[in-house]
Amino acid sequence: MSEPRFIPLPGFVEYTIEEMQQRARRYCVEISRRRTVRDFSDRPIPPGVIEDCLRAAVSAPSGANMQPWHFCVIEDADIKRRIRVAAEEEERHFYQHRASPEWLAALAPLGTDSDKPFLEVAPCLIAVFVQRWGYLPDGRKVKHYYPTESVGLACGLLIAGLHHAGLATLTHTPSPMGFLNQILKRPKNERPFLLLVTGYPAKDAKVPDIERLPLQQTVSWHRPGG
Ligand code: IYR
Repeated sequence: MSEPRFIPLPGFVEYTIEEMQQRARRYCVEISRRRTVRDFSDRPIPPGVIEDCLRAAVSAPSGANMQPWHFCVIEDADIKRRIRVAAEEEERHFYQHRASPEWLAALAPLGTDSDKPFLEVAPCLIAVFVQRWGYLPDGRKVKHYYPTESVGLACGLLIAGLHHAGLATLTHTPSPMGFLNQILKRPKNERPFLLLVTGYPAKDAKVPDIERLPLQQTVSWHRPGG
């Protein structure tokens, strides 16, 4: 086993207390404006934006730094159409047979159905794959640790980055998503994790009238003195 090598922490920026408080508040305001969008425009995305957001995403922490992810950026109309056809077939089965009445009831406020025009309209689909194992340079298999959690973290950064850049996203998970391996020719150590639909929202985009839970319900504090 090789000795770990350490370097001085690069790039740490220290802010004043006021700056730190302002940055936290501003981030909260900006990220809280994010809404999942299902009505997309076909307007093209400016060059470099997706690539920079992906660079940010792959800076996410991952189990044993294995970086167990692969991102396919799909801008080709024919591939988008094939993904739409395959996704809608799965979704019809989901809405008609697979989803339990409870699941359908939980989805009702979102107004979703098996029609997925956004898969063709939006200029960019990012198919995210999780690698349960990888390969060493000599071809041997290597197990990945916490792959699903790691890819979830990378997707969180990606969604936040795209929002920060001024784009809308939809975290779409047609289930099952095995068709993505076939269409995108991905190997069998990769499992589709998420199809992130990306672009400008349509001019008349609407979103469901739903609320986030209040912090008191989702956060508990354990402060000195109780
Ligand atoms: N995959 C289906 C159903 C669906 C499931 C969940 I969980 C959602 O948060 C939203 C939709 C669809 O995309 O319509």
